[in-house]
Amino acid sequence: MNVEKIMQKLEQKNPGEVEFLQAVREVLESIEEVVNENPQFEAANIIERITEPDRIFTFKVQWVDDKGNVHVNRGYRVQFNNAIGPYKGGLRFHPSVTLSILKFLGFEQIFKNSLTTLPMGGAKGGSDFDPKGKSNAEIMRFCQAFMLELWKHIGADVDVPAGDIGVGGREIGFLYGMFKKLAGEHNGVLTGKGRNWGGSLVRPEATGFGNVFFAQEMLKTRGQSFAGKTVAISGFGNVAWGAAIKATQLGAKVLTISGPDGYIYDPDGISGEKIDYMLELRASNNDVVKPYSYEFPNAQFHQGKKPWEVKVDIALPCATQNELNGSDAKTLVANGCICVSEGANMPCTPEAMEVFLENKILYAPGKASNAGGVGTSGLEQSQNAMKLSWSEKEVEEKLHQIMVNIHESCVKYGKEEDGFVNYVKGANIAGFMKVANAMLDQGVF
Ligand code: NDP
Ligand code: 2IT
Repeated sequence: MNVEKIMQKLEQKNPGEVEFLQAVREVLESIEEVVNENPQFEAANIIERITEPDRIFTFKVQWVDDKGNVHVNRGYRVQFNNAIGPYKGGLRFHPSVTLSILKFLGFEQIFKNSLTTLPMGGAKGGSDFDPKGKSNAEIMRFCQAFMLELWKHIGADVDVPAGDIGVGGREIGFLYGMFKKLAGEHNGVLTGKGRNWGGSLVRPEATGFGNVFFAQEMLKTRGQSFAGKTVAISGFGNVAWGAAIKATQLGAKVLTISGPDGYIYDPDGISGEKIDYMLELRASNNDVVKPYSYEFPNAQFHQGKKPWEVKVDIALPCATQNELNGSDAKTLVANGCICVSEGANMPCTPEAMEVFLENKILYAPGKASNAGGVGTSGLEQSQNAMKLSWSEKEVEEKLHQIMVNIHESCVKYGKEEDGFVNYVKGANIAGFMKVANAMLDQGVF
């Protein structure tokens, strides 16, 4: 297998899809060796097949705002690969959404879902709708209009969407209500549902909790733990919130959160009521973290800056793709950071990743470290199928075990001769092998 040749072909086939091509290159570079050792993959043309989505739906979403103005957005669902289970992956509502972004996310999701050990294929969807400044009623009408098209393509055993940026419990509620109305069915077609109507306990916290559990496993390999460590978190959404809770519970001090407007540095630590306040900030739909510094005056707001300039032991990027670049990575390493665990999808640029690997710090790619979110979605599907619900303790234990297992898989495939674990390589190979073998088993159709 020749990565450059394959990439050239993919660039021609997917022109301008920068994020998608970035995600594919990372995977191909990691799996080159195992593909060369397993000629059956090339014989079945697995690489070309796994980099082409099974199908992509795009649709018009028309909705009316509170003043009576009519708006048009574009909706998408990318069903990428269902070799190991029904399509599964989140929905993102953000003005930056393009097909390239959803294809990168859907592609990542194939390997992430494979790593969870649960039977889930890879998919992603969303819209360029901007939730910023929208009223509750507008969000509801948009979600209903979106589902009016999407419902034809999804189902509990077909494709199971969930949340992502801009889609949390409220949006899943509106989407589910409309699905139920249209399909006349009450089932596990979406995950991240409310706890009184089929949702799993711990799903809201799961991505952030899982990320911290994964980092905890990485730290253990060097005889370290979260106790007494300082942590920089980016973002102030669902994932950042869960990560802040768990890191604090394990005895660390969370010093930062961030939004598109800048970052907050809180020398006293972001814990307790301050974490609850993050939820209020996010629910305001205002896209800013600055108000935190009015609410808690010891905290400083750094306009237009990123949290990676703060001296910390552990960094948890939990906002969005490519938010941590090579120069941020160098600053973190120079400041003594020992562990970077991705809560977001692909938040570190390839240059940043290179810096972490060269310096041999503990570094986990999102498809391993943020898999606790979709892992717990898988647990929600299991509970829905059995028509029962597990206690908080049971779900958290299962989530913890999933993250421990993913860590083991990464070590299995990523441990180098000198003992250093390349988690990027480990995650990509472990995720790929299972899906590729399933594709071989099932033949060409
Ligand atoms: P939310 O919408 O809850 O939060 C996203 C956060 O990132 C918001 O605070 C958002 O602000 C902020 N943000 C967006 N762009 C920037 C930027 N350029 N700089 C700083 N902050 C920014 O989404 P989630 O927490 O659910 O998602 C965060 C990341 O985690 C995404 O990469 C997502 O794909 C990933 N993820 C999510 C999972 C889940 O279960 N929800 C599971 C696994 C991964 P704003 O939107 O106001 O711009
Ligand atoms: O990126 C992700 O893994 C998610 N947004 C969660 C997907 C899911 O189906 O729970």
